[in-house]
Amino acid sequence: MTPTKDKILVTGACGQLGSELTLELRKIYGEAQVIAADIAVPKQKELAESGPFEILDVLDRHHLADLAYKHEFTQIYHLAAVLSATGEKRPKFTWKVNMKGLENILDLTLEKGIQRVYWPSSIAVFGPGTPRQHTPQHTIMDPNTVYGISKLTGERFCEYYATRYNLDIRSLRYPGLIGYKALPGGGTTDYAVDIYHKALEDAPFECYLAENTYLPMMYMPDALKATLEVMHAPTENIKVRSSYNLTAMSFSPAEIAASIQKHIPDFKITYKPDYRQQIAASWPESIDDSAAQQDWNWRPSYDLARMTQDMLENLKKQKA
Ligand code: AKB
Repeated sequence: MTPTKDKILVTGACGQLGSELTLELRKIYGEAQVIAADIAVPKQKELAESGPFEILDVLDRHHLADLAYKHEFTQIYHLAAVLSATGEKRPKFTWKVNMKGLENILDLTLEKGIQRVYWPSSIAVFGPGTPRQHTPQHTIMDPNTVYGISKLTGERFCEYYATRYNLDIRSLRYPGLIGYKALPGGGTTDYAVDIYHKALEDAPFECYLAENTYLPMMYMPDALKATLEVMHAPTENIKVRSSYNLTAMSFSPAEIAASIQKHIPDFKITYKPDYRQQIAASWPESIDDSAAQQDWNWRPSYDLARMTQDMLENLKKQKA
């Protein structure tokens, strides 16, 4: 499908999305063509053993330039970022990593003539003034978390670079991502991964969000599919140069618990909302992703019931 002469850098490759996306990219482009990079060495054996790895702090622009010289990247997936919950604990650090990291990548792209860049945005770009149901692509955006502010600024920055310098930057506003291969870290939506692990340990789950808190969510195979589809779409189909709204399902903690109870009837959930409740309450409950559907034919494959069945099956195999 894609020429093997492409050389790809994935920053944040050890994260929840990066560790799976790197393996998918290696299947498509060849193992040696995809350079995984992160601030620390990978814990996941499959990731560590399947191709080249570089230690990289995205704030170190000189090291980034050295790596670009050494590997001659043609594409970058810039995933390294601090997420919403950690962001509220370390606002200045989050701003620096998320903004300076993106600026370094965009400047490198310009300097080295890199052909295409992927950069993830998030539903966190929306805020309390945004319509919460079927949130449109273009609407009021008043994020009140440092993570959300950094993602909205990043979107404006990406569109500016794309328009002014003709850079080919593509982006998706991910909802909460759920997968069984790697744990998320520091997000507000992480409960929807942790809950499956607890259910299989026969342990009760204490949820840090209130039972009726709806958030948009997506199973990892759909997130991988969407990312590769937007990156492989013909240039003329990419009409949104900030970031595309994207969704697969919306559910509350009570609903995900009920879907687990269909497989594990004794599973128990309790609720003790903390500071993350306020973050979740400022985000959309559901997303209108019709622009992605129209422009590059986006269709998700997993709903809550199908995801729960697949998560439990795969986690059981992993734990056996
Ligand atoms: C988070 O919860 O911070 C992330 C996100 C929705 O961007 N999962």
